[in-house]
Amino acid sequence: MRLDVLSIFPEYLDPLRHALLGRAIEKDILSVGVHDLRQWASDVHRSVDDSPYGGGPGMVMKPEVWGPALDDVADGTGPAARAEDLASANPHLLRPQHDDSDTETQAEEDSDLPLLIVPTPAGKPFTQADAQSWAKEHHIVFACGRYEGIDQRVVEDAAQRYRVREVSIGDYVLIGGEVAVLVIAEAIVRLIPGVLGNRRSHEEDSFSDGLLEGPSYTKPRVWRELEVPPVLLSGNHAIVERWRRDQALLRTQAVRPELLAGVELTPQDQSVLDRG
Ligand code: 6GU
Repeated sequence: MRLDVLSIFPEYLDPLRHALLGRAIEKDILSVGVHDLRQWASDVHRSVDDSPYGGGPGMVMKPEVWGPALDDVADGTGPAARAEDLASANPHLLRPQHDDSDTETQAEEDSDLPLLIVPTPAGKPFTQADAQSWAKEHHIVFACGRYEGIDQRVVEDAAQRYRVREVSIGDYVLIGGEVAVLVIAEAIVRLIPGVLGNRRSHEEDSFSDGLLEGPSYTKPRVWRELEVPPVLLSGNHAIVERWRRDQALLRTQAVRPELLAGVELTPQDQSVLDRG
């Protein structure tokens, strides 16, 4: 997968080089280009923003900067061709490894176009289902807005070269899209086959079955007088799985009851919830 990020604070994206994403870069599963938006600013002051039409506080990012920047990043031309890819923070000697799972088709849209993700608090909520779908993409471009956002015509026009998604990572306001990109990129990249060691570990994620995950325990069996639930030591796989399901149901009911509406509940699940 190829990721490109456009930002006026490219150093903010340095964490992409670390840990899990860094390992995906080393394994050649992922390549990342981070581009300073000011490379596309043409005036002497390299300005990227201007006051909003209609008045009001703050500044709006200029279409004459974003338009050429998105054109170049889509095509790998101009300053985007000269960018150095992010190297992993801890390069190891690992064999390249490729994955060619390409099955997704999008109605009404040309799926050969790269995906443009525009983080904004005014976007659609980003979900685990989005992460699962976007983990199959070949090229994702992130456009980080700052200030009061990007001139809306940029998003409209970009639809000629991209499949565009405006997304929010939650109901709160950040200063800019950079941190949201770190969040979204990590959620996507960990789902690419070969990135996580354990294949099963994301089938059991919170949200994958619509429920929050229940508690986990490791050794020692007793710690500060607190015991691990004995059922986990029983060795009975079916009983352990039933207990985990019960814990997931009860935790979801306690902290995110609205999620239960989207979960298929067996009569046994329902009786656990009624008793809980
Ligand atoms: Cl995706 N961007 C910004 N700037 N603020 C946010 C957000 C995104 N999601 C929640 N708040």
